[in-house]
Amino acid sequence: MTQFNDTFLKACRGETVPHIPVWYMRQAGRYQPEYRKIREQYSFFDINKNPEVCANVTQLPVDQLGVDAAILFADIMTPLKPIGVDVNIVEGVGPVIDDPIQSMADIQKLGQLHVQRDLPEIPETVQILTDRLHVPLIGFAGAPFTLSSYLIEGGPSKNYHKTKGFMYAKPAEWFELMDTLADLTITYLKSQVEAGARAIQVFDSWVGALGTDDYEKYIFPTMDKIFTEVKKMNVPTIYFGSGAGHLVNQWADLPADVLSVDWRLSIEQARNLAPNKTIQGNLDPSKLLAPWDMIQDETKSILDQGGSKPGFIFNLGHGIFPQADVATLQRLTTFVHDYTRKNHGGAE
Ligand code: 1CP
Repeated sequence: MTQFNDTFLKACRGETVPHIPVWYMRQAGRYQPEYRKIREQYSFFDINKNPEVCANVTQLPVDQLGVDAAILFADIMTPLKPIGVDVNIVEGVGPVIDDPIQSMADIQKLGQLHVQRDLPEIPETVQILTDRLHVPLIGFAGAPFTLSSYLIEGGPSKNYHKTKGFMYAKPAEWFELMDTLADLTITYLKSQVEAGARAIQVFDSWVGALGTDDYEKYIFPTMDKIFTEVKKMNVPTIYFGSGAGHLVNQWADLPADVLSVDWRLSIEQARNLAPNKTIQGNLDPSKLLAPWDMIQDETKSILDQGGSKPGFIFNLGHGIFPQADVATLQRLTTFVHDYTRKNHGGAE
C-alpha cells in the first residue's frame, strides 16, 4: 500500500518536511486533454453532480503531476445554485448570472444551504476521494467579497465598480449580504471537513481590488468570523487573494494558518508581513510559457526564500490556465521535490 503523504499538512502547520510540498490552483481543468474529453460528455455542473466522475477529475492531476495535495473539483459558485442563484458557467467567460443582486429584497430572497438536502454529491465525492487518495484533499469555498462580485456584477469584471458602488452606497445591504454569504461559506466548508477534507482554502481572488481601509471596514470582520468558525474543525485553513500584497499585513491578524500570495509580492516580503503564518505561492502562471531555464531560475529563487524556515508550500500565484502544458507542470513538480529534498529537507 502506498504510504499517506502528509508533507502538505505538515507544512501548513509549520512543521519540518522532507521536501517542500507542491500543488497548483486549478490543477484540474482544460489544460488536460483527459479533462477536455470528459467535458465533451458532461457540462461543468454535470461533473459536479456525478461523484464518480467528479472524484476522477479531482484525482487526475494527482496521478498525472505527482502533486502533494488534491483539491475538490467544484467551483466557487457551486453552493450558490441551491440558495436560488441562477448561475451558468459560460465557456471562455466564467460564471454568468442573468439576474444580479440589486436590493435588500434580492438578498433576503436567498435561501439557506442544507448540504445533505441540496448538495449531497459534494460530501459523497469527498468521501470517495478520502478513501482513495494517498495525499490530503483540500476542500474550498469562495470568499464573500469574491462571490458578491459575481452576484452584483452578473459576471466577471475588471474594476468591480458595481460591487464597490453597492458596498459604499448601501452598507446595510452590503453587511446583510456578507452575513448571508459567511453563513453559507461556513456551512459548506464544515460539510466538506466532516466528509473527510483534510484542509480548506478560501478563494478571495478579487479582494485585492480594495484598499486597506475598505478591507478593514467591509471585509475583515466577515473573514474573521469564517476562519474562527472553521478553525474549530481542527484542519489547516488557507486564505488566497490575487493582487492583494497590500492586505497581507491585515491577513496576518486573521485566524487562518496559511496565506497564499501571488508573484507581485516576494515570499520573503510575505514572510516579513506575516511571520506567524505558513506562506503559499507564488510562481506567476504566465511563466509556465517561458523557457525551462527561466522557470527553473525563478522557482529556485522562490524555494530558497520559502525553504529558509519551515512553513512553506509551493504553488502558482494564481490558477493554471488552458494554454499551460502538462509536461511543463510535471517537470516543475519533480524539480520542486528534487531540489528541496537536496537543499531544504529537514530531518523528520
Ligand atoms: O470546463 C470549463 O471550461 C470550466 C472552467 C472552470 C473550471 C475547470 C470553471 C469556470 N471553474 C473550474 C473549476 C474550479 N474553479 C476549481 C476546481 C479545479 C481545481 O482547482 O483543480 C476551483 C478551485 C475553482 C475556483 C474558482 N472559480 C475561482 C477561485 C480561483 C481563481 O482562479 O481565482 C474563481 C474566481 C472561479 C470563478 C470561475 N469559474 C470558472 C471560471 C472560468 C472562473 C473565472 C472567471 C473570471 O475570470 O472571473
